[in-house]
Amino acid sequence: MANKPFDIVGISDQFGLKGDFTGYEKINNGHINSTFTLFFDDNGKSRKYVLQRINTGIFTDPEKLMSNIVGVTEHIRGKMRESGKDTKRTTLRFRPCKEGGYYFKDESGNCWRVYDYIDDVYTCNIIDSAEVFCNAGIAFGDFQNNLADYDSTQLHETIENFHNTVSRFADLNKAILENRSGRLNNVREEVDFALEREPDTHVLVDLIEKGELPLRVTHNDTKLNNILFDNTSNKGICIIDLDTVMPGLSLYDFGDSIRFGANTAAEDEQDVSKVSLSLELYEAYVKGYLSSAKDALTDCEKEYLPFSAKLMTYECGIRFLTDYLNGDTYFKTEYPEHNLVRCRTQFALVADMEKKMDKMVEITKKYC
Ligand code: GN1
Ligand code: MG
Repeated sequence: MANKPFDIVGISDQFGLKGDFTGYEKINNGHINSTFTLFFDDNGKSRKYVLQRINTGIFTDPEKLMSNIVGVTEHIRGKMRESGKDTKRTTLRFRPCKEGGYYFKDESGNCWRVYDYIDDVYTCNIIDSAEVFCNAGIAFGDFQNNLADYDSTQLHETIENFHNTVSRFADLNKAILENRSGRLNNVREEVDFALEREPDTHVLVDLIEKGELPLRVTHNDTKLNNILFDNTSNKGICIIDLDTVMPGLSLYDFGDSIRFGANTAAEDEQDVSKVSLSLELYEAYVKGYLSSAKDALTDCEKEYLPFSAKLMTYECGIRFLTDYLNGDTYFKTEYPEHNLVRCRTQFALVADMEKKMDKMVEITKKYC
């Protein structure tokens, strides 16, 4: 039986938004939640909002999730106010639900949230300008700085062990053993690639255990398309997709930004010969990120920046491989081999980073 269509009008009505509903559009971005733009007419003035269905299969406690997100956005808004910046465009503003709280649960159990649409911005899935990527680095550096004094005891862990590479590796081994999709024979090469790099999975975990890397409030999903860039200035003005804001390492955020943004190809490029690490883009990001984050970082964090790019790419690759072996139960996919294609781009990028690691280290030192 086909799924019942969502009652977008009825759901929007739960948030007491200004004006009359005139329509909506689905936004196809992100592998986890479903997102729509809502259009309203407020006495001749057009207003837009973003409506999102929270993937509660993954974020199982929407109450805690929204408490994190509202806390963090209000904290950033306070910082923006203090420094005289535009408080409407520099962080998201969530709309309370009429019933109270910041999400609405519909009769089928779907959980929805709404935030104000920010106009005159663009997002990027692939970057061709070093300047814009440098601005992305500044934006994520500023995000980290703005949250440096946020009380992390207020934050709930929305997904446990999210960037714990030892536990991600264990998940892969479980998926290999279970072979639920029956696809193991298709991916022997990828599995070997993953298993050979097992020692890497311990590096950051060990440093955390030894107390050599500080836990900070981090974003944990610093894909380039989670930044809104201003149409006129090309500056990264607002960080979105805050579901995974939790205590973590600055290295997770740096590494994941490079994984996605400094790749010369898309995350799901089918022709892996197009995948490589652009050293030019790597340098641009390092320059931007360190210009805002340098003073806050310890020597140990700085030392592991290049390695973190490789590790976060590897982690993402093994997550796609795990999901492929499990039968595509986690990430949204558009065709049967989508997760395998994504895994292959990540591993091709890891291999290229391994070749370029000395250069990455050299570039990073220039800006430390
Ligand atoms: C997911 O939702 P989206 O597309 O921003 C995933 C990230 C992965 C990313 C890979 C909660 O992010 O961890 O790095 O896909 N988010 C979650 O593209 O698992
Ligand atoms: Mg996300």
